Amino acid sequence: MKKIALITGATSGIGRATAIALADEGYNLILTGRRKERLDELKELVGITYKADALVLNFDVRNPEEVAKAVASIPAVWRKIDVLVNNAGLAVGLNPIQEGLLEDWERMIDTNIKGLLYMTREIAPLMCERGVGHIINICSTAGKEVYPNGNVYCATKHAVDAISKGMRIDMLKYGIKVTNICPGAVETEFSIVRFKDDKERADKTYEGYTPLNGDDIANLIRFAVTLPPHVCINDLVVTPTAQANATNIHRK
Ligand code: NDP
Ligand code: 8X3
Repeated sequence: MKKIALITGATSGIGRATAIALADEGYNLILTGRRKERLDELKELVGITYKADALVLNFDVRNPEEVAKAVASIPAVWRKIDVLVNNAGLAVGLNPIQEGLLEDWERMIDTNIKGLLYMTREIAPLMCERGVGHIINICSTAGKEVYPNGNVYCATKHAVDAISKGMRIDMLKYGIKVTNICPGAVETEFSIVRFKDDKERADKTYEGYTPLNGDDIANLIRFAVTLPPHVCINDLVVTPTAQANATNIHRK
């Protein structure tokens, strides 16, 4: 029987690339996100290209009732979830703290921290019951360091870093693997969201060097989930070669 991976934020970027990589690896997929038409298109793609079955669950991770309802709707044969990729997340705005917008802060905190927790609270018990499971949390280099105007986004990713460590301790006795992945600059829709559809500003983020792409991160996830049962990557920081840390990018 095929293994099952549930991926949050599968409509775009890292999540979409991960869905394709895991379908290629022989997984069936539970694809989640808010843009249903993209999930349906991805389901069709992985079905045709990789013969992977996919279940589409369309909800907002910020809403605990929607999360619980979506997970409760998963049919019995799909509930043996081997891998949960907590990927849905975003940065909104890049303002100094004294000029920050509460609405932006709330979106980031509700999605990146609370959404990840709601998903984990629903899926982790299923894994503990079976004594099998691997949770991959998509953190960030912003979970390891703080950069100018990154304030609240960095705080949410520092929280993800801490939650990953806590999860690993709490579920140790159930044999659940927890892998925290911390990418630097990855070219996805991330900057378009951060800069609120200002495409010119978003494009500038990736100018003059080769950023990572979704497939780069998906391949690391694929590597992490295919290691033997006794091996767990705890924490993985990955940047473009041109990036030393959040503030040092060598641009030509
Ligand atoms: P994208 O914007 O391309 O993808 C973000 C995904 O998150 C989308 O599928 C989106 O789906 C989903 N999402 C956002 N909000 C919600 C919500 N409320 N409910 C459900 N799904 C939601 O960006 P990335 O692929 O780059 O981002 C993926 C993760 O990687 C994020 O956690 C981000 O913080 C992290 N990251 C990104 C880096 C980068 O440079 N790009 C670097 C380090 C970490 P939809 O809108 O359809 O709901
Ligand atoms: C995304 C990378 O440097 O914009 O998490 O925080 S960064």
